[in-house]
Amino acid sequence: MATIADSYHANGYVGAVEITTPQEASTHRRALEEAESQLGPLHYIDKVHTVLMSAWDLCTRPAVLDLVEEMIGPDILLYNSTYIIKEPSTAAKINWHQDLTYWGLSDPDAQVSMWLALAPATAESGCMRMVSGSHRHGQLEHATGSNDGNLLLKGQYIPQADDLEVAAAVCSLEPGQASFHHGWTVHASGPNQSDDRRIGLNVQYVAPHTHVGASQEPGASGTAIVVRGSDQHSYFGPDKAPTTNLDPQAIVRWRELDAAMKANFQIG
Ligand SMILES: O=C(O)CCC(=O)C(=O)O
Repeated sequence: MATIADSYHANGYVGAVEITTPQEASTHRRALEEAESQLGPLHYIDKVHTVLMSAWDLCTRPAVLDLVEEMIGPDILLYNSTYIIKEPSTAAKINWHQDLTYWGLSDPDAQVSMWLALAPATAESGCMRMVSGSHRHGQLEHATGSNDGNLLLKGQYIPQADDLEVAAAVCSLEPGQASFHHGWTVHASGPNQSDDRRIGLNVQYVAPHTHVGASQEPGASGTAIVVRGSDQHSYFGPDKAPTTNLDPQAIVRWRELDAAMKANFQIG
C-alpha cells in the first residue's frame, strides 16, 4: 500500500493527513486568537514558532517530523511558519504559483511545506487546489503585480492559468488535518465565501544541505532551527526555540526576523 510519503513523492502533494484531533485544533485556534488580541494581526507574519508555544508544538510534533523525514531526509531544519488567514466573506485569494520561485533554494527536493488547518478549509472557504505531478516540470514563468485580490507578497502569479484550473484537485481539510506540498507544485486558493475564518498554519522545513541563493557562507541563508538530526553545513544561522509564550525579548527578535524574511523574498 502506498504510504503518505509515496503519495507526496508521486504527486507533489498529499492531502488530509491527520495531525491533531479537531478538539486539539480548536485549542490551537484559541491560542492563535488570544495572541492576535495581544499582538494584532498575525496573517503572513513569518516565524511565529519563535514566539508562540502553540505554533512551536504543532511544527515540531514527532508525528509531523516522521513524515517530513520520509520526504526530505533525516536532518530537518524548521525554516519558517506563518498563519494564512482568510476572513469570512472576503475576496482575497491566492493566484497560481510555485513556492520555490521566490525562495531561491539550491536543492528543490530538500524542502517541503505543511499546511495545517485550524478551521475548516473547504472549496467554500477557499482551500488550496493543487496540480498533481506539476513538481516534476520545474519552474513555470511567473508575472508579478496582480491587483485582483491576490494575497501573495508581490502579487505573483502564473499567467497561463486556464489549463491549471482544469487539472487541479481540490484539497479540502478538516480542522487538525494537513496537506504537504513540494516547492514546485503549482497551487492556488480561492476567496473565503463562508461565514467562518479560514485559518492555516503554513510551515516550511528544509534539509541543511540546501542554501538560499549561491552563497555557502555560514548564516548567509537566513536562520532556522534544527528540529531533527543535525546540521553539518551551517548555511542557516540559528533561530531560538521559544521557552514561554510571547516572551517580550523573543517578540523583539521575531519582529526583526519577519522584516528580514520579507526583505529577502525573491522572485524570478
Ligand atoms: O493558504 C493558502 O490559501 C495558500 C497557501 C500557499 O500558497 C502556500 O502554502 O504556499
